[in-house]
Amino acid sequence: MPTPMESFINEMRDLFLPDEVYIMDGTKEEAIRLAEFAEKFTIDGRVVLKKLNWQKYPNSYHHSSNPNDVARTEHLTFVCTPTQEEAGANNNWLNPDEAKNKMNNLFKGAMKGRTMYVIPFVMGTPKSRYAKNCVQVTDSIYVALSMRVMSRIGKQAIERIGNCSDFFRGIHSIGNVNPDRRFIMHFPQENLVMSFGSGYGGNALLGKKCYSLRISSYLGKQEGWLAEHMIIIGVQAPDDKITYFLGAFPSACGKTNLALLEPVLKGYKVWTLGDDIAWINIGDNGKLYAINPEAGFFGVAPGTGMKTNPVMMKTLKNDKFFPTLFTNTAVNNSDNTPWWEGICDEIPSDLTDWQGRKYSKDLGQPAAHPNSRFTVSIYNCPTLSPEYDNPYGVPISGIIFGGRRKDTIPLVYEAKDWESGVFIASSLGSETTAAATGKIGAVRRDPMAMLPFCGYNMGDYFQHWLNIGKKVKELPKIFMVNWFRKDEDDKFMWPGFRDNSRIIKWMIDIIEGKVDAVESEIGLLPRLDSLDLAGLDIDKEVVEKLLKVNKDDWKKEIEMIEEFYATFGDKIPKELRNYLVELKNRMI
Ligand code: GTP
Ligand code: SPV
Ligand code: MN
Repeated sequence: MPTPMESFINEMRDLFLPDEVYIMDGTKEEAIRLAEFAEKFTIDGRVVLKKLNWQKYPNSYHHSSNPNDVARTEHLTFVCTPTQEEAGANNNWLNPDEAKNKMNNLFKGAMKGRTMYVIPFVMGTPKSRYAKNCVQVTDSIYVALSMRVMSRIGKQAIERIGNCSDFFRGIHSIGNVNPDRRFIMHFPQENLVMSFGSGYGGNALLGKKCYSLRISSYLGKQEGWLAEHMIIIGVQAPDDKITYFLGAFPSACGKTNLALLEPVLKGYKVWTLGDDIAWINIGDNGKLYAINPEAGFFGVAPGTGMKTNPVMMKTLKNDKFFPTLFTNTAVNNSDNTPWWEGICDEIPSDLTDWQGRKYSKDLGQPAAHPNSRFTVSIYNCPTLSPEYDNPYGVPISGIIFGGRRKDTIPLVYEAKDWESGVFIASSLGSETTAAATGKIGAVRRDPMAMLPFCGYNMGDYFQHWLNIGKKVKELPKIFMVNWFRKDEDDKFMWPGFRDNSRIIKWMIDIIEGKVDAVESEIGLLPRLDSLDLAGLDIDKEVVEKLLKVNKDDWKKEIEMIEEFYATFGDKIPKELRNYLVELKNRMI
């Protein structure tokens, strides 16, 4: 009798008709072999990997994707639940049978002439009771190698799966990278994702957004936990005490930067546990504990440099783990290193842009794609927390939400209690970025930074958050931040990046009851003298402006929240609707 995993592989072989089936063992030798093969192998007319300078960036390769395949495609992403109501207004919906028919037609024979890579993997450290078993098939070596970085693949997963039939099934083929034949279909009730026509991260590395957020948020609702688009950090203060935070920011709004922060403040240190996804459980003592299900970073390259994020630059130059991938960055031909806007001040003279053209400033286009990314192991990170592999996770004292907003939202404020914190998170807004295809810079509501990633009706999701709050003893404090407020000249008023540690310090002081805050219409604001701004060249008036609650702006904000809530009809919990009415009254 074949095991359930073997049956799944056989079924996939019969569907895709690959020339060969290869089951990954997860070893470094295997990865080196695959990378060497990918240097000679072309797909979609492009060599899959090009070796970069290993003296400067050990184990590194460059990958260029088809220019039509550089970001998540939310309009082609579906949640296929038995009823449309279960998926909610936050998701595109298709009937599960119809969706499967569509996908099976695309999948049929799609791997003829190719190898089908089978990737058994575990999300979370294998010894954790919170970890989950998964298997993905793919015909992309780039995807297979990326999965090695982003999760724990191979033998340890095969052993953990054993004879069980309870594992996530991820079915992926890059097809012929045709945007008209590209779909990412989720079946939460069946622990299944089908993806065709894209090799891009969030569309193709199915352990990431597809499983660890969309499918897992649904599992969390059933099982009483939360799967969130959040970083996890431990912040060590001069007294050596470590306070653990979660942080939710929409795509390309600063999670990776905050997760690897090198504080400007003396005596403070950030320990990294995760930069994108957190699974949050109620521990035996009734407190919230978080683990990072992933094992690597898939981070935005532009803007990452020694000044903004020195820890990430060191991570990318570390030789611990094989491989490190750079996708759609430019290449500096003088020394064969990856290059992007913001890595340094000078533009190299001999630069190839992300589409393989000779770069010239006169073209008026950036050399690296704005959503170009690196894929690198978390074990390369010099600030990796010793608690990262703790199967139980770390106890959470604070949750930070933030968006990219040029106005309205103050630099930082604290929610009065869990319920108002859930309201603040549910009304989170952000200007759109290059991480998803579509218009850039428009404000959209992105509750908990989960709008594109919640695998069920967002109204039910808000209720789930409120319910968790009722079950937890010693709730974390909830904060809202905005690093991106701008002045009349369209300049950022706050220096951001390493100076954000000043705001984290204030949060720790609040958590420990060392300072008190000022009540405002929207929550608790810092007193000017309780922010540590020593050594920062910023005017008091600018800080006052950064913290200002402007009633006219907020009236507009409230209208937008009302419009957004209306799209969920009576699914919005009454606590949140009432809070919105109270907030509106406070703005008169
Ligand atoms: P995803 O991987 O898409 O989920 O993104 P992310 O939230 O991890 O975003 P990331 O940290 O990669 O930052 C995205 C962009 O925001 C980069 O271009 C950064 O340079 C910029 N950024 C990050 N932090 C700050 C900040 O404090 N201030 C300003 N002005 N920009 C920032
Ligand atoms: C994001 O868009 O939030 C990312 C990149 O972290 S992706 O893996 O494509 O979702
Ligand atoms: Mn993300």
